[in-house]
Amino acid sequence: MIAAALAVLPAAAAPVQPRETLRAEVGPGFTIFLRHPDGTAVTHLEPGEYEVAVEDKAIDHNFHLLGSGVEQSTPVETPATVTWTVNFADGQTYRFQCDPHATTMRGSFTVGTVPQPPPPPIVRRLSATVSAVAISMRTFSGAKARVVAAGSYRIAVRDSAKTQNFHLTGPGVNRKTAVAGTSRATWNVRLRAGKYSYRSDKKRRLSGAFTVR
Ligand SMILES: [Cu+2]
Repeated sequence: MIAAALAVLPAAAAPVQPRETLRAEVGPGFTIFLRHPDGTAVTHLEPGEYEVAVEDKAIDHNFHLLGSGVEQSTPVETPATVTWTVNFADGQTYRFQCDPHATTMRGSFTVGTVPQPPPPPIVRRLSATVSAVAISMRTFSGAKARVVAAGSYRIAVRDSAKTQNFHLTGPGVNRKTAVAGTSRATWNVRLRAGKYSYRSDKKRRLSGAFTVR
């Protein structure tokens, strides 16, 4: 009989239980905390509904909790004891602070899976030089470039020859300085696997090559 009565209860009638009751505390000194019930600081939470039991013990501070879908705060001028029910969403970062002292009394925590920004691309360096009698492509350490890794490069080009130029060709790259006059330039290029060669367009003997892989 009891089993039959339970069976007809719709699942939706089950109350949502908060995952946890977090403890927020500010004051009376210049301190602000958001802690788990065991006393450890909240740095990361699973997404979902939480209760936040707030003890604002100060007449010159407040506890302000903010982030995606959450905006709660206690008053600055009076102490307060309140409990908020909040929903922390996946992939978000939430902050808490005392508004009058937001640069020093603050904290934050992440919820669920927070996307990490992609690492900045590595830009390697090469230096290209041409004079009236020599041409070279060197690595950052000063060694002649023979085999380098594929990727983004910043090439410092120094053309100190009045009647020669530096001309780099290879997969996806065709850059050159002017034959007439000297110049300095920075080329940002993407070197792909393959063979690259450089030369002066005015003197066949001034040439070199390197491999990218
Ligand atoms: Cu404060």
